[in-house]
Amino acid sequence: MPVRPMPDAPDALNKPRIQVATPAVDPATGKDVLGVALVTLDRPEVLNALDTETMRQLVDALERLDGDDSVRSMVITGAGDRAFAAGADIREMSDATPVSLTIINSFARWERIRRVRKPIIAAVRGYALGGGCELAMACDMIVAADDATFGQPEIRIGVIPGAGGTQRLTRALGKARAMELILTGGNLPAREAMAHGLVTKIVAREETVPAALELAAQVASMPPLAVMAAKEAVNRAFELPLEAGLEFERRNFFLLFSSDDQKEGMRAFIDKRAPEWKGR
Ligand code: CO8
Repeated sequence: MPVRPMPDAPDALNKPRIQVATPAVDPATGKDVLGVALVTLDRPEVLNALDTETMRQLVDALERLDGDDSVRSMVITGAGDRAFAAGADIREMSDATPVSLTIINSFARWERIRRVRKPIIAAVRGYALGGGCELAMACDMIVAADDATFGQPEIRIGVIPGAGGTQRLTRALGKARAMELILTGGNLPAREAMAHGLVTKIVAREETVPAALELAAQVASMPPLAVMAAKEAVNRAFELPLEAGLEFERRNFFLLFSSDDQKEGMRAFIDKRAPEWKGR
């Protein structure tokens, strides 16, 4: 059975659900941030709820940017001043059945996010709930506004997190607190998320996107192959036993010695000059 589309006005249905800026433009300075793409979830009227079409557009864009040589890192944020994303679109989801969910297979898109090789930073203002919290946690780093609120409130609408919430939140917070949040649907304030290492940094809300872009620009200025190898290796820390993770890290370390950028980086250090990365 097809999933019912949002009962929006036809105009709203045709409007793109995400905006992509390459290069990103820093809202604080109006300047281009070279090497960085800014992806904005753009359904502020429903707190950027993640319906199937939004997820389709988002994942297509991330994959496109992953293959774009002018882009070295990405920032995802939410439009409007209230939310990063308040979760999956409950109106769309309300009529779903196991069969419709299987046919649409939208969860395969989350696997595709996991396979993006360039770093992705979530810039979270306001609510990051349910699928919104899961999307932020699927990113490589989170820059949060001091008013950011994380949580997995699915239990309150009769389900449980479905895109990694029970796993990633538990790894970050430990069993006791994650269990409490997931069983009660309670909120996790930005400061507590920071204390547990879920969030990279907290800034004033108007500085959230600029700070995320600045961090993304720092990453973009690093040698791209090493950045991809490092991202891959850090993520393995969540997936592999220590011995296999160490082995994976070592192989990536060895592999980088076949890159021009390794020779350039070490030569530049010895020559006391700035390196010039080629990305190979
Ligand atoms: N889906 C659809 N519409 C939403 C959603 C949502 N998740 N969240 C907010 N909206 C809409 C509201 O319906 C409202 O629309 P309208 O003006 O037409 O009534 C508008 O956004 C503004 O929201 P509120 O009026 O509710 O604003 P409040 O300030 O009163 O409350 C809250 C803000 C607390 C964030 C509240 O909106 C809320 O509780 N939202 C739902 C949060 C939630 O339960 N999220 C989990 C959804 S389930 C989920 O994410 C499962 C993930 C599975 C995998 C991911 C697949 C993509």
